Amino acid sequence: MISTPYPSSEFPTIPLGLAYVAALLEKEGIEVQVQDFLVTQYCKETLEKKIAEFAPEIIGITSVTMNYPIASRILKDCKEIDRNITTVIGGPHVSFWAEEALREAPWIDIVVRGEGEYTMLEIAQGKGLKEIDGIAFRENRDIVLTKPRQWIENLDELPFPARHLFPLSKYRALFSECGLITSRGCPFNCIFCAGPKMVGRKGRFRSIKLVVDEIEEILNYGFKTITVADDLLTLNRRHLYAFCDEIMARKLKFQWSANSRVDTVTPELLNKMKEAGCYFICYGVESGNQKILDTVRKKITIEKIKGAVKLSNEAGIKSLASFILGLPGETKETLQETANFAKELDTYYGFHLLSPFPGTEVREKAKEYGIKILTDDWLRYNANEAITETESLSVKELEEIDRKYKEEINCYISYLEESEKEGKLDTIEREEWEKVKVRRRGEVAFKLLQKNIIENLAAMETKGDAIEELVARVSKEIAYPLNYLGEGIKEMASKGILKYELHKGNVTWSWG
Ligand code: B12
Ligand code: SF4
Repeated sequence: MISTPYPSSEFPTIPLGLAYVAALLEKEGIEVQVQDFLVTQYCKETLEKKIAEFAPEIIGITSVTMNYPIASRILKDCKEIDRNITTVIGGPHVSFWAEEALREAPWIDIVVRGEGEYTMLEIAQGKGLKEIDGIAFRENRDIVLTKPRQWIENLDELPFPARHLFPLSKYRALFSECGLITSRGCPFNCIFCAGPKMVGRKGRFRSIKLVVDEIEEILNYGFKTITVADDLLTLNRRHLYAFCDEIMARKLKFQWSANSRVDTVTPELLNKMKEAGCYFICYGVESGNQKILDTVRKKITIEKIKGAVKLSNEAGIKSLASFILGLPGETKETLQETANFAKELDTYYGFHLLSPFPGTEVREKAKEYGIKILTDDWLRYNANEAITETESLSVKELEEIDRKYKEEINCYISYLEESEKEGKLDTIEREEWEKVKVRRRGEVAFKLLQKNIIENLAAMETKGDAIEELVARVSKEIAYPLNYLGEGIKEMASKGILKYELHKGNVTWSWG
């Protein structure tokens, strides 16, 4: 199994989908290994070595849209190394781009559409491809799409994700949160989201006992913070109350965050979540303009948004209002409205730019929605670049507002930095400054990991301060301000994330 690289700005975490698929294969007695190119530099030689060592019959890879071209490229390399290997790709991009993927990439043998655990198991067990639901494959010159795979009714029958197959110390080095799901499904159908098509519109809930057993396993791996990756944790209050109660009954102390909708939270629920360790909620707020909210079928109101932010603040849970710019009906005026609204909300906010992913209604009915899609260069489908226009809003105008927003963030960070030096930070600013520092340390770790710098370091002669010497050495290889680099490396060394051994005056560094 291979995980595909993507940028640090997207908060790298252990790919949960791949870990779920791997877990079921292992449980059924199939030997599985993971080559994780998210936290290890990709190069064909590494792949070649791994293939020579493990001799896999099948290679499976995961991707979203923005790293699909990279995943496809890796599968091409796999085929070049050994053409007898069966190559399989899954995830939310190819689930809705199956035929096209097979037509454009002859090196891809099978596309898995939708939930992949049982589909991959049947592939690995050698079942006839035509008999396997939820795949697409080539037969002579035709492309065959089998019946859609039914959702897995009872999620409890799935083993816990096989996180042990991933390089855990590298994820800890990134100060990465660990993902976990308590349910799959979302009954809404916002036109820009592929979620419900991936996981169905009916909620399927895991038994709380198993979920919290899994949390204990994650904490034992050394993770301190968990992201509940459900599309909508607050969908079923009874389930969520039981989740919080079980965490408290077992006296587990850790922080967790979740995604939510502003119309699903109540003061009681938020207080309970806070008590159970929830420190952060991300609300999909999308726009400050009611008409746009209605057009994209978000089914929330401006009042509800304000209410949810207020309630979260009162419960002591930090929240992030997440907006999408460039939605159908967006004009210069609505952009300004959204920007003003975001600032008025007494909370953090973030802007993404519309990426019309395959499988979403906004892509399928782009014309009807007045959206012009300017490119199918998937690398640009990162929701941070302007790749669409509306009838009255150009790419330039979208880019401009995004640029202003990023400038504001940078200004604020500079302000925090200055105030810190002058000892003028108040409590909230101090917390925010700490977050900036954690993020920077994560970025340092990611740069080290993505270039295999620690792995490739030869033993270094030391004259006394091994850490300072490492900082000086690494600064030659990665472009990052020296003081942040130094802080990051020192922190990792002090926490044992980076460790060294001294032998006859030479220091050898490794990941802890
Ligand atoms: C939680 C989440 C995140 C979290 C992840 C946290 C964590 N620790 O796991 C964070 C915040 C980091 C995140 C980041 C991003 N996300 Co996100 N995220 C989700 C969400 C809500 C759940 C994903 C999840 O974990 N599902 C549970 C696992 C079990 O399912 P899965 O990953 O889909 O895997 C299953 C199948 O896809 C398949 N499968 C997957 N890979 C493979 C490989 C093989 C070989 C096989 C056989 C099968 C298979 O089988 C798996 C098991 O059933 C989904 C919405 C959704 N419901 O899909 C969006 C979603 C995946 N995210 C999306 C996007 C766009 C992003 C970002 C690009 C952010 C951005 N800039 O917009 C980044 C990209 C990061 C990346 N490369 O994955 C889009 C992807 C659409 C697309 N076509 O690209 C989705 C679908 C939401 C949407 N907007 O429509 N995300
Ligand atoms: S944006 Fe949220 S509420 Fe809307 S369909 Fe996607 S997961 Fe569901």
